[in-house]
Amino acid sequence: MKTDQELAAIATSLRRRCIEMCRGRGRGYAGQGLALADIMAVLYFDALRREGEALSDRVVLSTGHSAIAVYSALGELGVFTEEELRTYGQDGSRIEESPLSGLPGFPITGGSLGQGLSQAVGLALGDRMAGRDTRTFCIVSDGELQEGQTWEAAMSAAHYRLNNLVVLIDNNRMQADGDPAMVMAVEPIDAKFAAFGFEAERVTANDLPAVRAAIHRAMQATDRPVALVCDTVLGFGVPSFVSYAKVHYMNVTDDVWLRALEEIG
Ligand SMILES: Cc1ncc(C[n+]2csc(CCOP(=O)(O)OP(=O)(O)O)c2C)c(N)n1
Ligand SMILES: [Mg+2]
Repeated sequence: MKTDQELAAIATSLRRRCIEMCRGRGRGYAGQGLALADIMAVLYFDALRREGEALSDRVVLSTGHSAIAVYSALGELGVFTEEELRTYGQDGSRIEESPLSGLPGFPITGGSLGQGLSQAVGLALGDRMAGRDTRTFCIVSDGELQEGQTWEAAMSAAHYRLNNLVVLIDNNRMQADGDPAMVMAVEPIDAKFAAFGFEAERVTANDLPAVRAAIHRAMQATDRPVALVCDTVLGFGVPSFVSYAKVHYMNVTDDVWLRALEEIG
C-alpha cells in the first residue's frame, strides 16, 4: 500500500502529464486535469482493485471534456505512451479531448454532458445481477447537475440501493463561463443526494489524504450508493492558472505551458 506522500508524488506527475498533453496542440482542458489529479491518484493508485494487470473496478467519466485527467492516470499506468499522449486533441489521434467508448479505460463515450450517471447506474446494476464484485466510480460535474437526466439516474441508483456505485461530483463552481450559483444554482449538492437516498459527504478534493479517507469510507457502503461532493479548484497546482479567467479551456502559447511546469515543480 502506498503512503500519502507517494500518492501525492503521483498526483504531481499526473499534473505534469496534463501540461505536456496540452503542449502538443497548445490547448486543452488543463484546468480540469490539474483539479482532478488528487482524485485520480487515489482512484487509480490506491482504490481501484485489479485482477492481475487489468482493473476489476471501473471509472465512468460522465464529464467527457475532463478526459485529460483520466488519460494522465492511464499514461502513468503505461496504458498510453507519453508519445501518444502528446497527440491529445489532434487530428487522427485516439486521445480526443472528449473520449469515445472502446478506448482503453473508457466504458462510455463522453462529451454530451449529463448522460454518464445513467450509464454508470446501468453498469452497476448489471454487475449486481451478474454477481460480479465490481465497483463503479462515476465522475460527474457540477454543471451536469443542471440536467434532469442526472437526477433520474440518482433516483434509480438509490431505488436499487446500489452500494457498488460511488458518484464523485467535480464541484469546481464553474460551468464554462461562470459559477453555477449565478446561472442555475445546484447547491446544496450533498443534501440533495442525501434526500434521494445516497450516503453523501463533502470533501476538500485537492487535499489528497482527505480524498483518500473519503473514498475508503465510500467503499464501505453496505445498503446504498455514495455521493462524494468533491470541492475542487480548477487549475490546482498551477497558481497562475487558478487565477486565469479562461481556465475552463486553455489555449495559450508554449511559454505559458512551460511556466506551468515550473510552477508544478
Ligand atoms: C449536453 C451538453 N451541453 C453543452 C455542452 C457544452 N459544454 C462543454 S463543457 C461545458 C461546461 C459545463 O460545465 P461543467 O460540466 O461543470 O464543466 P467545467 O467548466 O467545470 O469543466 C459545456 C456547457 C456539452 N458538452 N454537452
Ligand atoms: Mg464545473
